[in-house]
Amino acid sequence: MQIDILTLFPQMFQSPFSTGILKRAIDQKLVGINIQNIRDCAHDKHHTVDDYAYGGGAGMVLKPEPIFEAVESIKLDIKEGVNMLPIILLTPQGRPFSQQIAHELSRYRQVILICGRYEGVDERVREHLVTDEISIGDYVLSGGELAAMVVAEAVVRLLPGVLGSEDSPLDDSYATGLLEYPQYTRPAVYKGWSVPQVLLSGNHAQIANWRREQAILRTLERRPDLLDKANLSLEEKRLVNGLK
Ligand code: 6GU
Repeated sequence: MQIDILTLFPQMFQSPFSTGILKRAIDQKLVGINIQNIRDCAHDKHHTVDDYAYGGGAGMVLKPEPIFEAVESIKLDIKEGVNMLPIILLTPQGRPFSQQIAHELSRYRQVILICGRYEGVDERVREHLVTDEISIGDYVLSGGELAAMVVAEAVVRLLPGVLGSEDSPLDDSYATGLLEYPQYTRPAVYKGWSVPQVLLSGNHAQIANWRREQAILRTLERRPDLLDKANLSLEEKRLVNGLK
């Protein structure tokens, strides 16, 4: 997969993409990340990327020309399927990002992420260039850069071969529709606090049952909204209704 990121702050992307899973995926050529400075597509003397808002008001607005040019130059390198290329603007006005959207995006051969700026992007970019708009939550960031990193990380870890089979994404919170069960490692007793006995029992069926139950309890306590969409057995539904 290829991810092109258009930004005014390319330096921000250095450490997330040179560490951990993302770095490994890039090194193994499972994904290519291309960080493109929007300013390089502004051709006046001062490389102007923003301007005052028509109609007045505080805050600068990102100009359309450099963004259109950056996207069009990426499209030139694509031989076929240009119409299958998601061009995503990161903006607080976008649809809420989710594990499901991460899965959707992971199926494309290439995606373009445009980091908007909180104050605004010329509306013609939205109307005539962008195919989708994504927000990562109901809070304000000054720009879309951190959001683009979040989206890239969530998508790349779903690509085949990125995670070892040991940390398969299938068990993750949200993949099962439930929050994850509590995890413990050694020592078995720490400051007098013991690991639950069942985990030391070696009884794999009992452990699996305990974990499933814990995941359901935890989801009920913290994110009851998720339970409606989770795939619960009849017996598990009875357990939940009893607890409610
Ligand atoms: Cl995608 N951009 C900005 N600027 N703020 C956000 C966001 C995106 N998602 C949540 N807050």
